[in-house]
Order: sequence, then C-alpha cells, then structure tokens
Amino acid sequence: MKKSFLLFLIASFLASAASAQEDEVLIGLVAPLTGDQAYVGTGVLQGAQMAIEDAHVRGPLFGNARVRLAPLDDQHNPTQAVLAANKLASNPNVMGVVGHFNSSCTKPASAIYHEARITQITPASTNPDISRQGFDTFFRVCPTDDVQAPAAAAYVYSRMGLRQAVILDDQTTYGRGLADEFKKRFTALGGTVLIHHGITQGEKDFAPLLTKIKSIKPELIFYGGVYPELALLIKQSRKMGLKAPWMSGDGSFDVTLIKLASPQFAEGTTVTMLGVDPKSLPSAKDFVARYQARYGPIGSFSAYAYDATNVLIEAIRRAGVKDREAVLREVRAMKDFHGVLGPVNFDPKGDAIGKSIGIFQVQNGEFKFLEEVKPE
Ligand code: ABU
Repeated sequence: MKKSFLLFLIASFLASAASAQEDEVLIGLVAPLTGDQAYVGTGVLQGAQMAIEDAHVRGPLFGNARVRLAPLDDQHNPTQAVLAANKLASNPNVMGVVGHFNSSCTKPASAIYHEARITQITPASTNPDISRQGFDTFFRVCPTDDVQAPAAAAYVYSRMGLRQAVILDDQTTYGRGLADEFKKRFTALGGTVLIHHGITQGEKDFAPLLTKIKSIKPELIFYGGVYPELALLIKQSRKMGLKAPWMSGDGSFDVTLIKLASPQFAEGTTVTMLGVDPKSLPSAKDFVARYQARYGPIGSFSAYAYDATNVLIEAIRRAGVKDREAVLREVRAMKDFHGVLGPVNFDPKGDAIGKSIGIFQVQNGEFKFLEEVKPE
C-alpha cells in the first residue's frame, strides 16, 4: 500500500471518528443496578431505554446527532454515586442525567452536576432538601416527601382511625426524611408516636427491636425506607405474632416487597405511591403495553424514568446544539410537557408541580389502589 494512501485512510478514519464523537449525545442514567435494590433500578433503566429507542424512531435530535443512554450503577451507595457523577461530568458528550434513584445518592451527585452545568432529572428521589440546595440544574418528575408523608399520616389518622404509632426508618436521606415528615403531620393531627427508631440498611435480624415493639402494642408501625429491609421487618414481625399493620412510602412500593416478605405476611400492608397506578392512566396505556411486551411487569418507577428521559430528549432537540447550558435553558422553559404520567411542569426549585399521591394496600398478594390524594 502506498504511504500516501495509508495516510489518507488514517486521516479519513480520524475524521469519521471525530464526527462520530461530535454526533454522539449521551444521557446518563444512574440507579442501583446491582445489589438488593437492583429490581427497582432495572425498572428505571428499562423505562429510560424505551424513551431512547422511541427517540431513534423519530430520527436524529439535530443534524446527525443521535442520542444514547450511558447507564451507571451506584448500588444505592453515595460514594459510588459521586464516582458515577464525576465520570458523567467529565464526558463532554453528556447533555443530561436521569437519576439517581435514592435521595442519599441524588443529593451529593447534584452538586457535581451543578458544577458541570449538567441538567439532572431524578425519576424517584423524593427528599425535599435536595431541591432546597439552590442548584438550578436539578429537577424531578415526582412529588416530594413533604407531600407524600402528610398524605400517609392523614390516611392513617382519619381513614384508618389509628392514634398510636411506632416509627422506624433506615437513617438514609429518604427514609429519615419521610419518617420525620410523617411524625410531624401525625402528631399535628393528634396522634402519638410511641418510639421512633433507626435501623441500618443491610441489617437482617430485627428480633430484639420487634420484641420491644410488640410489648408496647402500637396500633400502627410506619417505616421510612426501601423495600428490602421492610420485607424482613414484616416477615419477622408476623412470625413473632406482632399484629400491628405496617405502612410505608414509595420506596416500598415494589412487587419485590411482597415476594420477599411472602404474600401471606405482606397482606394488609399500606403504602403510599407517587400518583395513581400508570396501568390505569389512558396516557400511559401505550407505554405500559409496550414495556410489558418487552420486559414483563412494569417497574414502580419505569414510567417516571420514561418521562424524565423524554423531557431531556425534547430539551436537547429544542436546543439544537450540543451545549449543556442550552439544554438546561430548554428544560427550565418547558411547560406542560406531555408525559405518560400527565403533564410535566417544574416550579422554580425544579420540583414537579401538580403530582398527587396514591394510597395502595397489599390485598390478595398484590398492591391494590385505594384512593388518590390530590396536592394540597
Ligand atoms: N422515593 C423513593 C426512594 C428513592 C429515594 O427517594 O431515596
């Protein structure tokens, strides 16, 4: 081969590689993809992936720009979350991030995205403090725990007629925050909190704690945390004859809770979730059908991840350039975006506006929708 031709080939390859780089637009996706929260994290990933594939059907976002998902696993560990955020921040092709799932990961990561001017939309992190940090790059498509927990407390007090509660939480940003908000509203309504105790994620034996709780005979046990520990708590409490009903928040709204606790023990557990069941929404019908055909049962936060990813894709399309500030401006300017869960609107802090809370209860081995609590 002639040297000049070889040089021509190398130059063409380098030019096409550079243009492939220029044409690549990445959306980061960070969630717990391995470990004991992998089931809910995988549902988030799959929801986001469907949005990316739908975008491919519509064609390039602008010019030849095609969007791709860059998934990273934070294992619901804040240290891993920060590593993932730094990795995404240092890649100039990353124009937005969907994530993280856990508030304890989303919060430290949000400072890194803010510094890098990357728009972050969490599909699931509900701790209200995250949006109080003043980061203009932060958004969420879900309501917050200062909406969710008061709805839970009002349901317990007014609908279930319960007055004396034990509160447990997993001492995470989400779990502790949810428990504190529940306590605030429950006691304001006139309820009494007998004990408020923190457990540790990963703990397996709750026998001493549950024995103590059994002895004080609460009317309800409220848990702030995610489903793996709650499943063990429910199972162990029922095995020792503790009969008080359990209640928890959206972190426990997962079929894995029922599987791990076993349906007979999970029966009667009440859980708040963010909004109504997507399966009952006409706007989500097509998404749910396609998701189920492809992956099986829809994850609790799959539709939230789908909406969050679509907001970012639309903002990148409207920006028409690969520029983080331009994408951010478009998300800030977005009004009534057509999400499958309803219109998406953000307040100045980046919080979702107009999202309701759904009350669900395990009945005959599955979550049954009981009622919707509209935003106050
Ligand atoms: N909101 C449910 C679980 C995710 C989190 O906020 O930590």
